[in-house]
Amino acid sequence: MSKQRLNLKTVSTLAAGITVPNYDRSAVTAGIVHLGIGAFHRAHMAVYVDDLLSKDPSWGIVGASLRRPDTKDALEPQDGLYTIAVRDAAGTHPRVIGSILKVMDANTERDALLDLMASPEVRIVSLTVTEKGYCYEPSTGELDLNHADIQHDLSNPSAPKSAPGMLVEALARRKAAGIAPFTVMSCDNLPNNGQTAKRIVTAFAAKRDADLGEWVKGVAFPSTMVDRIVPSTTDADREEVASLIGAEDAWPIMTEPFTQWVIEDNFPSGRPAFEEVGAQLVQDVEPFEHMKLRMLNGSHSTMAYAGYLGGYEYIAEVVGDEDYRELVHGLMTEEVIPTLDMPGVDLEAYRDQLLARFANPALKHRTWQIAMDGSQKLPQRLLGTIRDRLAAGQSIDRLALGVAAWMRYVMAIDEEGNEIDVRDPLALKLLAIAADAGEDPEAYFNGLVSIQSIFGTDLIDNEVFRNAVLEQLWSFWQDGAHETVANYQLSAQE
Ligand code: CS2
Repeated sequence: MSKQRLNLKTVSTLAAGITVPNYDRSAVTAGIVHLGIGAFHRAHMAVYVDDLLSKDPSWGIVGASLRRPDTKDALEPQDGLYTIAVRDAAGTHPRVIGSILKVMDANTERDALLDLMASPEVRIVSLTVTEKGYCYEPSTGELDLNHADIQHDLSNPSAPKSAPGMLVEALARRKAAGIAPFTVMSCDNLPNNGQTAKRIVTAFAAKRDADLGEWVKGVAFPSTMVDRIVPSTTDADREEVASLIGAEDAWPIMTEPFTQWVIEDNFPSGRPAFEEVGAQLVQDVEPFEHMKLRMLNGSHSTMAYAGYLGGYEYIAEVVGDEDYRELVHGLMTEEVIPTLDMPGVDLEAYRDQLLARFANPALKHRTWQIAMDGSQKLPQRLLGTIRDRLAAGQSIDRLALGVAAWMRYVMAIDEEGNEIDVRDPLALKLLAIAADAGEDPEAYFNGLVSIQSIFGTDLIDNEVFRNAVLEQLWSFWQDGAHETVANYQLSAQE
């Protein structure tokens, strides 16, 4: 029997004990437009906002998708309501979130969306557009003027496709109407995400028109560090949530109990009282971003590539393998923690908490999901740490293993000879390099390390980096992932 659909009419009839919005939804107005309304936003910022709407209903969210309309299709019949289902060893705990008032498809509703972004009641435009949405060079963080979407948006400024193009057009409309700018809040996993967003948006604006470029320099771009693990939703998850809540939800969001949000307190146009709902408001987010990107995401990417190649589907299985666990423990303890400057923070405790989060057996976080877009992720997750350690004359063996695992993974053939579905904006280029190199790991290494958008211009000539990564790459090539992970210390000691 098919169940009723989750929406404003049915929300009061859900199974007993399900937490639902505790505010009058009809009184909530839009104060935030969020670009990139994917699963991460719905498990993170939208939950913090849901927690504060009973005190201040002027901060509802209108979400926008820049690429696919799938979130709009799922949430429109549900009046924007959806479930987050928190998973731990004790079970799955659903809660209905109401902070997303509606979802707009930037492709079909572009003008209406830009007008909304330009309206005075919208005071924050937040972003989770993923690394590639910034249309930048990952190694330098500079706007990529050759990017097809940037070229399109410079020629068609009032009908933009890219996130920088949308932000600048909305800001231009505000400027023309004499309305103060909104604050741009990046919630992506980039170091200095506020500064990065600012660099890209101001560069794009200045390219459009010098006056606009100057005006945009006055916009606030607070940095934030965001953290919550959000595996993709499966059909089995949908069924479980439907039976728990007593209604169909086309797109529930599965997540872990842990959540963290550190925000730079720089909102000249006003902000919700995020500190009252668990966020940390600080003056400088950068140390937190380094900590999270290098510890959590650096470990994640290493486990994703080496784990996938070792035949593991989920992160919990990877850390369940003693050799992998020891690798990641050693990576964080010996190679990452010494690069971090976090007075007053117990980094060993943070590491142990991460290992426990990775081991959450209920979470089902796919190695393949984390493996996506490695060309965009490697610089901030592994290469920054490597540079700091090389500069200090310190060893990089485990970090090099992570880089080598990525190199082996993007050959797109697994250890059984099966194809790997490599999702990456540079996938074709990576494949061409593998094809040219044939059976020669050194030629393959040389080809990859010459991609400046990933490796910059310095690492190609660094002997320590070359030797360390090549050694691990040889080992992946000849002995496979399990042996490489089990033996990295032996080879490092020789
Ligand atoms: C993961 C992150 O998919 C990935 O690349 O490393 O999304 C990770 O789960 C989050 O950053 C956790 O906050």
